[in-house]
Amino acid sequence: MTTQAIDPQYRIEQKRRINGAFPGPCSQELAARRAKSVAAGVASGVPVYVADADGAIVTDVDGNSFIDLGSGIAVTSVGASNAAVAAAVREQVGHFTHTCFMVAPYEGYIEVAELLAELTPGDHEKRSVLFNSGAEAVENAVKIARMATGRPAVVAFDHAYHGRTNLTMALTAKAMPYKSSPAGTFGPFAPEVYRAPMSYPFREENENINGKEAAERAILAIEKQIGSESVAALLIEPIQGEGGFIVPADGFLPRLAEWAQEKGIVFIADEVQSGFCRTGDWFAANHEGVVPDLITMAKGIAGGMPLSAVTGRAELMDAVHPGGLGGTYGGNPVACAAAVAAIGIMKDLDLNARAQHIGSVAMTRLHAVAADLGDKSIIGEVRGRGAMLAIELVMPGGKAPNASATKAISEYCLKEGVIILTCGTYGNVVRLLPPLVIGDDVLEDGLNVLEAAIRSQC
Ligand code: PLZ
Repeated sequence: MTTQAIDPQYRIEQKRRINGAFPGPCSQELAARRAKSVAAGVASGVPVYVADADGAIVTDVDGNSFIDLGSGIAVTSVGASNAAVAAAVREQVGHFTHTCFMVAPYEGYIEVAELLAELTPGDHEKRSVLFNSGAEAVENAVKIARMATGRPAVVAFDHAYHGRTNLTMALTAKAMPYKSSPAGTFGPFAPEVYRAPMSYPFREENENINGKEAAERAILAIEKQIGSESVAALLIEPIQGEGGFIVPADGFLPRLAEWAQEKGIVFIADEVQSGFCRTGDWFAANHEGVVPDLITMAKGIAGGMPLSAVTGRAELMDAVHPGGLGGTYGGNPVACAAAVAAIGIMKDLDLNARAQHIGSVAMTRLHAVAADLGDKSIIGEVRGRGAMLAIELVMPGGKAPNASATKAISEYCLKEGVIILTCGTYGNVVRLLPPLVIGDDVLEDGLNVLEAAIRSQC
């Protein structure tokens, strides 16, 4: 296993550094301009403005350097300015930036589709279609499933997150901030969306329920409330992202997939957040040998360029008539060039192994902190796979969600020069999604700060 920085060619020194006032004067000036020009509805987690980013470091306009443990929400797995991705993008923009694949097609789109057929679970015949965002991929997977089955209903799960468009808001479980606020709603929402109970081991009422039993509970709810003959698709994140990095109990996903197959229901794995080496495998579904009928991907796929995809069984994908799928920018040639380069890096540097290594280093550390804190620990659970890791924070001695400690920990980390993200239905989960090219020393340093932040709340 490689140690230290795995790419010695970083442009930016891989070290955190906070200089004086924070946020600095240049960030404050930009914040003032922003307040007068940018809609209030789009909020930022960090009060500083980015000047540059490379490897595991983000620098701001006042010369501060932060260790990035969020990757822009699981996107910059190969780094935010990976040299090979940047070169591929430069090469492509020097030729053509856009023709629209629906007007005049090009090779890059086909190359990406070939790579997706190779890398996604299962060795059946596959087809792919490309889009711009995760939400768009999910919307289109549902369109394909409905067209292929002739059925209307879609089942999503408790704690699910699938996006912010009208259909994907309906599929998303959490109201605030995605669907409504105390002041109003973004609804009405798309019809024929139903919700089934998730397997959430840490918060099960019956602590002994196993994955298969949790799947039977969901199946019963679906059969009783909808009827399997009306269901086009079962849509699930194999590891839930925004909902709290929830890893379902072993056996949950395989039983759901098996039942879906029996009933002619399309099993869609939303791997927008968990895909592309993040969990230590190309896709999180692989950890339990589940082969989805359709898989949605985005985020890590193209080294930061906007690209998303639906890949699936040829007979389902090709059930849609020519002209039924598309969009002006879907599979943009620059984004495709970036994806081919980013996937090449993932293979060359074996970022699956790297994600496993990051996971074992961080897990070992966080379990040791929890054990050391004993009774006063606010660490309810450390969970995740590979470099998709989370700490669920609770009130000491119980399981009551501790959202205030979660917020305090992320603020503490930021002031010390470490960017971490939070998530969870109850806002009480710290999640770690470092770039997979983070060096061991930088990871250790980031974890030192996180450990100090947790201890400051105990
Ligand atoms: N499916 C599983 O994680 C995006 C959203 C952040 P888009 N997650 C980050 C926010 O608050 O908007 C996501 C996801 C899963 C779908 C999506 C949607 O992907 O590219 O943001 O549309």
